[in-house]
Amino acid sequence: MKIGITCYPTYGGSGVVATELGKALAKRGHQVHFISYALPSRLHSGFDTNIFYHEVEMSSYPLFEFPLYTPALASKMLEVAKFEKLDILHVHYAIPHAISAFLAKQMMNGSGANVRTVTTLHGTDITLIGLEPSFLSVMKFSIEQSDAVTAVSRFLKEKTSTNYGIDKEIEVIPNFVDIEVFRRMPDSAFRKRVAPNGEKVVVHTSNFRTVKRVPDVIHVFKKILEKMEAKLILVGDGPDRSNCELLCRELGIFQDVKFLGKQEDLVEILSAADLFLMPSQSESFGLSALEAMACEVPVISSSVGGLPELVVHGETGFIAEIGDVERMAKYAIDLLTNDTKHAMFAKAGRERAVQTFNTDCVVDQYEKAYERLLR
Ligand code: GMT
Repeated sequence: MKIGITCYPTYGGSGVVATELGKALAKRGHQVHFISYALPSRLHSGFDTNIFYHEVEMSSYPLFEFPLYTPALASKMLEVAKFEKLDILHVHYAIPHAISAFLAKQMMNGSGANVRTVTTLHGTDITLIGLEPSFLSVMKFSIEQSDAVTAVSRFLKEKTSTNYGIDKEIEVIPNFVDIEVFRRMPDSAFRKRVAPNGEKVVVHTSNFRTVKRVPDVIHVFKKILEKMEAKLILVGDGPDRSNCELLCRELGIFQDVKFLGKQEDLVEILSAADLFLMPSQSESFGLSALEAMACEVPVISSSVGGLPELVVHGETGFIAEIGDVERMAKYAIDLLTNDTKHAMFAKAGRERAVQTFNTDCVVDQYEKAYERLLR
């Protein structure tokens, strides 16, 4: 098949899923064309015979106060679909990609090109941004016009139906992880550097937006520190980072917290971890928690969104109410002080990643969805 993929190229989970999907499809012999305004972050430059990248050019003009990305993207989609003879155009994150895909398809009418559109809903496109009055109608319309729609969790599927009154079939296809890449490295050199005296290591990775509730991570860690020697590793960057650094200073724990900023090699960091915290306010799936599980790191998360579909309470980690820092800390201390239990949780997390969320089994589901459309 010839498949066009559009996503946000930045560090977000939807871009990661889209890029890893494209890479896996290319490995299976499909021709994959990425269409975006920049090279997706996990699509490192380098030549692959089945992968192509088409950049959306944006022209500026004094009259335009705001960039006109939606029509520029639609034109690029049309160009690629027509000249590369795409079978499928798969967009990740509905705003504005599903709208551009709809426009591109309309423009193709009568041109001989016949592309099928697929929209994958990821999270705040449905739960937050799409609900704004200025977007709601166009979101509902563009999702309904898509030839197939997938959502990354049952939670997100239900939210889409109820929030937008959409009764179109939505297939749940979860996030996935490359279990060969995301596997625990023995004798982590990184661990020796960050926790040289055998301290426990707690990790959180995110884009430091309010929705991630990073201050909760810090408060949970403070309570852990009251019981044992430990280090907190915070990976990523974003609007809340400065406040979080300030909070660590105010709480007098800054020397035990490392802010690493954006990092490429997550496996090395996760291989040093004893525990992963994800206390989010909203999370339609929680890809970074899955990556932690694949590296044998138990997860303590909030109970929102799709997280209970990923984290099995009492088996691969623990789940608590949003903001219940006391309970999260209690669970954390329990796991960090009980080696046998910790080892069981670590093993169960890895097994769950391998059995349910590995790239092969999830990419099969996308491939089958494409085949159904082309039949
Ligand atoms: O929806 C977002 O906030 C952005 C999006 C992204 O691009 O990072 O994240 C969502 O998509 C990921 C991949 O499917 C999911 O793992 C995240 O849970 C989800 N984020 C939220 O729902 C907040």
